[in-house]
Amino acid sequence: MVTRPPKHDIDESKLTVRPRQTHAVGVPGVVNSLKISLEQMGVKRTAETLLRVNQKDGFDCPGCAWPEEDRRHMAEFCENGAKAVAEEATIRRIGPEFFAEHSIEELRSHDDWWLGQQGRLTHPMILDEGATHYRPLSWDEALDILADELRALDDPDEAVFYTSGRTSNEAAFLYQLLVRGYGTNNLPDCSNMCHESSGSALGQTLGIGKGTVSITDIHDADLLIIAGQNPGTNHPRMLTALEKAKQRGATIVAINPLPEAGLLHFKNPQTARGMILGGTQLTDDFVQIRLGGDQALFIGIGKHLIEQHAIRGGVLDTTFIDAHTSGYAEYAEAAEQVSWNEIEVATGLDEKRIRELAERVRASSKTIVCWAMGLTQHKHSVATLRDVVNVLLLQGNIGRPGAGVCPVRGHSNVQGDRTMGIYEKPPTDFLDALDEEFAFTAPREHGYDTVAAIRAMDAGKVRFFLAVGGNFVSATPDTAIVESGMAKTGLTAHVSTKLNRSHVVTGRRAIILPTLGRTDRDRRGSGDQRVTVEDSMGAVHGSRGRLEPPSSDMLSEVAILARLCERVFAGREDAPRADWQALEGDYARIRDHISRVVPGFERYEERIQKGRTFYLPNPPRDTRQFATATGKAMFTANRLEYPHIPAGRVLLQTLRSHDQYNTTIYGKDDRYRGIHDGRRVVLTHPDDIHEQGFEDGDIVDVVSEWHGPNGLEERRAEEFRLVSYDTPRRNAAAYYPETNVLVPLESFADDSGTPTSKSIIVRFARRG
Ligand SMILES: Nc1nc2c(c(=O)[nH]1)N[C@H]1C(S)=C(S)[C@@H](COP(=O)(O)OP(=O)(O)OC[C@H]3O[C@@H](n4cnc5c(=O)[nH]c(N)nc54)[C@H](O)[C@@H]3O)O[C@H]1N2
Ligand SMILES: Nc1nc2c(c(=O)[nH]1)N[C@H]1C(S)=C(S)[C@@H](COP(=O)(O)OP(=O)(O)OC[C@H]3O[C@@H](n4cnc5c(=O)[nH]c(N)nc54)[C@H](O)[C@@H]3O)O[C@H]1N2
Ligand SMILES: [Mo]
Repeated sequence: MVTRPPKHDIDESKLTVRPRQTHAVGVPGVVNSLKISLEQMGVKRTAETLLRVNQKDGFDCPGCAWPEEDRRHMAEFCENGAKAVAEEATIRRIGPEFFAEHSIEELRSHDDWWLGQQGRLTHPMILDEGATHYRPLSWDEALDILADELRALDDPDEAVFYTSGRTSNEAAFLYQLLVRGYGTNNLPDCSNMCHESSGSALGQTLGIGKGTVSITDIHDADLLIIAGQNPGTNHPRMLTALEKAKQRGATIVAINPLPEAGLLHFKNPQTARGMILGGTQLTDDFVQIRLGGDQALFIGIGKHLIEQHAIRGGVLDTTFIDAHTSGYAEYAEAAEQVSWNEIEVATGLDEKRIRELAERVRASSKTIVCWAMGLTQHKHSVATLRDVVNVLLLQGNIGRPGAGVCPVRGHSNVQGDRTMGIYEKPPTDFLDALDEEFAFTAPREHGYDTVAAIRAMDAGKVRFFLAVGGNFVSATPDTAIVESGMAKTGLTAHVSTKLNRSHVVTGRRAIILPTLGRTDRDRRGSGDQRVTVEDSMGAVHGSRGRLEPPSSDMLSEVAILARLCERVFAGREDAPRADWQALEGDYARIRDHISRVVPGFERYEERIQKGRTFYLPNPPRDTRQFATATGKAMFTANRLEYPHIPAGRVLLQTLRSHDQYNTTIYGKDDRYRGIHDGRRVVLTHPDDIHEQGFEDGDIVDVVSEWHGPNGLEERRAEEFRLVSYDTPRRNAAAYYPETNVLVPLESFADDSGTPTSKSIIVRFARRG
């Protein structure tokens, strides 16, 4: 049963709303993923592929960055991992005939679901200036055009190089070398819109922009706090780890405005208990917080712990605080200043409720806080995360087994890309090592992050845009500005597996370079190649695809980038020196370079052989050493912030449905939340629907309100259905990317620049 790609876009009139579910996975999860796999891959390929996900010496799942439990066992079943694999391993293809048939204008009229469903890209294509259709061209022609264009710019800073987090370590390393050898640090990436706030807060306070726990710490924790994360959909394999922790006696607390199914109850398809018996109740305590109230909540917890320590003693880890931290007194003073009244307003929870939760923290001797986008995509996200760190420091929960911070990353190699230097603000020691290895001088001036890149495009300062993966146009905020910024760019080019909106909303000229994905066999000079990736917990391992690539004329990301380096650097005395053809022919040679540039990768090749995994050094976790401004883990005194919502307005968060991977839409259902056959819904408290003069089921425009330099700015997303939902008053939720039109470019987090995708003031407007 292999179905054909859809002929029409999503028809929202078919949308139905059913009761939301309280259990994650179980039989419906298995059925749903099998249905999608069979549709995209057929029976044989489904069997071949799904058995190889995350197996020893198999391929790394292109889904999320959650680590493997134990790579020697059979692939852990994960509904959304299976969907991610099916999306890539599909047997649908789009080659030159497809582009001859569909004009650029027609393609632009389709949604991201339709575009992605058409199949894998197989051939390099170009859209000439003024042309109505993409036409095929050879690899040499395509790469020559890119190199010529780059060499023709007046200033390297007129070029922007975007990365999405699926790129392997090897490709990412070559990519940043290309960009720095060319002369700029303009390396915005998806991380700027994702965990940048985590990196900023953890870098400042702990001296490393990464988490401090391993998978065994999760199993061993006493208390797991999961804040601003929906693992049932976005990190389903995390549920297995939570179940294990639970069986060992851990307490799990979920902090979320929405009662997310996966957080509450899990039916593990791997066990009889999960499939036949009732499954495991994961969450002991669901704390239904208001959007953006987390900083207040953690300050409240901190206040309670400090107070209890004064009353009964023994609550704080004073030995740890004295030996390993700075700034305790200032923090304690600042926390004391914050009134319970304000904490109650910000969180929507009463003092008693918060103290109950704080008592769980007090009673635990090993606490981990896990979080994702609910904590990182607010204006005050960095301060919020610094206050999370404060609470953990109080009890010495950093650098102790079963305890620590756990930012749960999104893309499967987003953390590795950063380790490899995909960063607009590279540290000098990294650049020094790079200079030495390749005998050149990398630029020191910081480059554009995502928001800055969009501003520069909008100002007409960008003449060249290259993306390795991702969907810049749909993933970024303020769609109208991004689309006009793209149009002002001379040449936009994408290294991609699947068609998306960024290929059809383009610069004056555009190029598509089709590439291999994780599941594809990658044959190069020295034989079948593996690439490597780093998971959310700093463990590095190999990944090797086995499927025949969609066409024989495709290149890997590594090969494309090596050939670009060769062309761009040809004849330039000041360019990085390396044997580009040799690197393309044998990725072990790239790893050899990496092993000398990036600390922690010594003996790289040996340590990834035969499916082995190694952990990168993590000084806070390993030895309680903190490379911060004070040389210690830093308590910080942060001013309390939270969103202020004007009367008659609601605060909108934009999130993922169960059937999507960011801008890739797998299907039209959000099963756990009860939404079927459509996506244009706003989940809203019934009283807010009525207060704004509407009824459940009404179709409205959603209008965002932003106070910019020129006064009130309005942005409009048309035709959304109001759906009554269990959410705090004045808090609403709708899916991204459809709602990105509402997110003002100038609304981003302090310190990290992350767009405030979880915090947009909106009202509902009658359709005129
Ligand atoms: N299947 C699938 N897997 C994915 C992805 C995908 O799209 N599909 N995307 C990947 C990527 S790149 C990422 S970054 C991750 C994203 O993983 P998540 O962060 O889980 O993704 P979101 O859907 O944005 O969900 C945000 C959650 O935070 C809650 N939340 C929102 N605002 C607040 C707040 O102010 N406070 C609190 N406490 N909670 C809040 C929301 O109700 C929701 O449960 O998943 C990765 N994995
Ligand atoms: N409003 C709002 N906006 C958001 C968010 C939100 O919660 N709300 N979340 C933000 C977050 S957390 C993130 S991470 C970004 C995501 O931003 P991006 O990473 O830019 O977007 P994706 O949708 O993950 O990119 C999908 C595309 O990547 C390509 N691709 C897939 N696999 C491969 C591969 O192996 N190689 C190559 N070269 N290409 C590949 C395919 O062409 C596919 O169409 O969006 C952000 N935007
Ligand atoms: Mo992300």
